[in-house]
Amino acid sequence: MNYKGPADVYIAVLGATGAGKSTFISTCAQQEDAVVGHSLKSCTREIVDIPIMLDNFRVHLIDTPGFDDDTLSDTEVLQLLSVWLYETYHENHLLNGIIFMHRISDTRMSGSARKHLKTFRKLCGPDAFKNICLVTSMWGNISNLVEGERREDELKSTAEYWGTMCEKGSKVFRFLGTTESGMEIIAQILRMDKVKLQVQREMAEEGLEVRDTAAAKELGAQIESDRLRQLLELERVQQDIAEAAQERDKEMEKILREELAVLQSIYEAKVREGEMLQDSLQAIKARSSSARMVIGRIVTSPLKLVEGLASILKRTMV
Ligand SMILES: Nc1nc2c(ncn2[C@@H]2O[C@H](COP(=O)(O)OP(=O)(O)OP(=O)(O)O)[C@@H](O)[C@H]2O)c(=O)[nH]1
Ligand SMILES: [Mg+2]
Repeated sequence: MNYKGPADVYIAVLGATGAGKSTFISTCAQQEDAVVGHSLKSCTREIVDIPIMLDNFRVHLIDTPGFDDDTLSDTEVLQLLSVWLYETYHENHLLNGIIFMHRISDTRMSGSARKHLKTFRKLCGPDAFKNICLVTSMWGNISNLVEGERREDELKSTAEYWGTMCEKGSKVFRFLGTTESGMEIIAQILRMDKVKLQVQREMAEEGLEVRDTAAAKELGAQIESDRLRQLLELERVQQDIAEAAQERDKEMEKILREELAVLQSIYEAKVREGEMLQDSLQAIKARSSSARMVIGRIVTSPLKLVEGLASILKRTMV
């Protein structure tokens, strides 16, 4: 018998914490129990595969922890992603598409959002830009549609934001919070050929350690510049403390010492993050499993036929 099973399609959903990655996936899968945060605290801690059946495709929606997470450092998030991508390369599960989510409700691109985008670009590499969907979320949270459109235009036309990626084939979409809106995006990815990301070439083909990949080097440079900035701040507060002591201003000295303690702990966290980035692949795997984080795939629900979507699929595939 010549039975051909459903084709597996892999779509990774990336972006900052709270960008709406898990919400996008649970909306597409029509499954309420996907891990969605209900506060400002970050929610997804591990890489999770949520498969859905669409026509003759088994679509794996891969949920990931976001950058800027308050429980996982950016180093840990990048290492989780890199190791997962390395392992799935060897399992022959290349991605068809990468969805990068961004809240349109954010009034401006923060410094950390710009840094994460830089790391994301290095993780994927220019050859994979054509497989990237840049997706804005939370349109319902802005009162003025024109303002949302202005922000979207700025993202597309600024090289440092999405401009370079768009020039090299990335597509921009709006996720409007409905299954149909999510499926329009997924249907575009079904048409894409599988792609090797830069980090996969570097690790699986060139034999590099995570720390030597372009994405990790980019993150390392960001951590180092943050560390130096913190050091300058520490020195400034130490100087202020000396002045307050000289002027016998006990109250001010107390306030400054408290500030110093906070700055010191931020500084030390940066140092630790920089050191952790140097870990070997083996050390990362050992740390991740001991922390009960999952590098791999968990099927959280039985395969589920999403009805009524085949028509969207056919419409977008013509
Ligand atoms: N109004 C509105 N709220 C949304 C939308 N998408 C997500 N949210 C809310 O934003 C919060 C964060 O959403 P998540 O889907 O957990 O975000 P995430 O990107 O998975 O976050 P992490 O797992 O921390 O990386 C939740 O309270 C969601 O209900 C959206 O399109 N509109
Ligand atoms: Mg999540």
